[in-house]
Amino acid sequence: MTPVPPPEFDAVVIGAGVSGLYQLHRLREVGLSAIVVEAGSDVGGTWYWNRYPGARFDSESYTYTYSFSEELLEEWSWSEHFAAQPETLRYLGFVADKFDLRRDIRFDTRVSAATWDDDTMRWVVVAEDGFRVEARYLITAMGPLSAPVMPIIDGIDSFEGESFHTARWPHEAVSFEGKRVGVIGTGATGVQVIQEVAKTVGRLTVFQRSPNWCAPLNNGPITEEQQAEIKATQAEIFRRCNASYGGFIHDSIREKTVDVSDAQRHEFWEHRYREPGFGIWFGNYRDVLVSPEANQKLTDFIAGKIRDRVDNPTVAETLIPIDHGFGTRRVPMETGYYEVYNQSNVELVDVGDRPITRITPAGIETEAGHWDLDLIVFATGFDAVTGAFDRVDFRGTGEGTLKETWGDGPQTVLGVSTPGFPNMFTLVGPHNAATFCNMPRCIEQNVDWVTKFLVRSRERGDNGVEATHEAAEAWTVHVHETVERLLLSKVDSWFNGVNHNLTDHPPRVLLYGGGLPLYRERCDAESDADYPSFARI
Ligand code: NA7
Repeated sequence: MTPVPPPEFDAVVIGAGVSGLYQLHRLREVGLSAIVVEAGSDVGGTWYWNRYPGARFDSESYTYTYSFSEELLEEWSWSEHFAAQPETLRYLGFVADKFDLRRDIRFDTRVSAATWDDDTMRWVVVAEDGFRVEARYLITAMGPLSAPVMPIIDGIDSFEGESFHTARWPHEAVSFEGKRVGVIGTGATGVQVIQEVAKTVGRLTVFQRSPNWCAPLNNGPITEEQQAEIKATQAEIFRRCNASYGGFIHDSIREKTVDVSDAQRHEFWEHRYREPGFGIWFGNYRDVLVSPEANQKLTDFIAGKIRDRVDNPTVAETLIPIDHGFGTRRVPMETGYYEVYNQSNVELVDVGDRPITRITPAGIETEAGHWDLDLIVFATGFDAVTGAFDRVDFRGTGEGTLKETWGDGPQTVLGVSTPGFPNMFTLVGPHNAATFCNMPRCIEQNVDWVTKFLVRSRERGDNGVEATHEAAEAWTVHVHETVERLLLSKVDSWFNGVNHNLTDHPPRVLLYGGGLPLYRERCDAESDADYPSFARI
């Protein structure tokens, strides 16, 4: 291998969210120089952009927190079991201050292209404002849900009131008092925003195309006693999360639904329904997300809860999904969501049967009529997982872009590297356990693994490394197998790359379905064997 002169930086990291911040810290720790380029004006990623009212964790705050620094764990205390966005953003700012991260971050810099130069063996990264930087390694930390999607509706630009996509919410407070507000979208985001807007709105109209199965968050403040308990057991909390399928504190139980009586099952579900967080989704019988019969039983139980909570039976039926079972799409977590529809100033408009036809200067028109509005909230989701990659012109050693390379679906090794794109690592990329995970638990695993690899590569004197095609083929087959056994693989949602406003790619497998422990095992096997899935260059 011919050595090449050192580049300006060892690594360029795209994104200063939860992954990018930790990656910068780890690179510094191992003596690699790095610059982070970030589109926003400050750190935070998801928590910087998604400032809509009601935005908050669905993971317990103390499971979402970074685990890498004892000092940080000691110094930061969460106020609620599921913290709201402003607190999370403050936390990430606190982390950036504590580790003096901002000095290596260039803000307001949206990367437009990154090109591998075979002669210099480095990545040339270019931003929309003309900023240019070269580095040996390129690490993407762009987030799986960072490319917001607006709906394709005639006249959308003609609306004369205020309108916001939830992921581009203004920094200034938006008042709903006395206003006629319309919300399009009833995914996890729509549910959070609807229940918050309903508290102060003049009149709220929810335009629902497809209902989702929601479950109670059961949030609350963390008492002093609980805080002491959390601090004393923090290591155990992380251990439990890391041993669980999704990095959450909740994991499936040993029994299957068929192992218990109807009465026992009912009692268990009643209990789970009243408990905080994702227990009803991930802390359930181990067959509910893989067996259609088991899933149907749980689905019927949740449907009953909706019927109990919504006064008007017709409205209740409109809120009950009929095309998929509970937990086969992302479960929105709610606090009084169903009761919102008992308010006399809230109307649910079913646009599944009678779709929105256009947006007018005065409001929204559907096949059933016209609603005059002062403000429209677009909670219409994201071009998930691959969307952020598709929006950058990544070019490696081959002819095409990364978007073209992944045209028929991602092909990666461990969801962190793609053949033809040497020295490029995709944190929380497609086919990586982190995309279906309590993010920070998987992010720390991803970042630690990549950092260890870079250190080893430096030791070996490599100019770089490149994932092999054989290893990528094998990983892709494994990923598809892990996903196919899950009921969620049969249902349209962002988990499978489906957003009906996107026309440029077909549904595809985006997640890794094997769970965090198996994923970690595979990653560790790769590093223990000195990275056989990567060629040295
Ligand atoms: P989602 O889960 O993709 O939800 C988007 C919602 O927007 C969903 O209800 C869509 O209905 C609806 N939508 C999109 N376009 C339209 C049009 N044209 N008309 C009516 N309704 C529309 O995004 P979220 O932001 O809620 O959640 C994404 C993740 O972020 C979430 O899972 C958390 O992990 C954080 P559809 O289902 O397509 O009928």
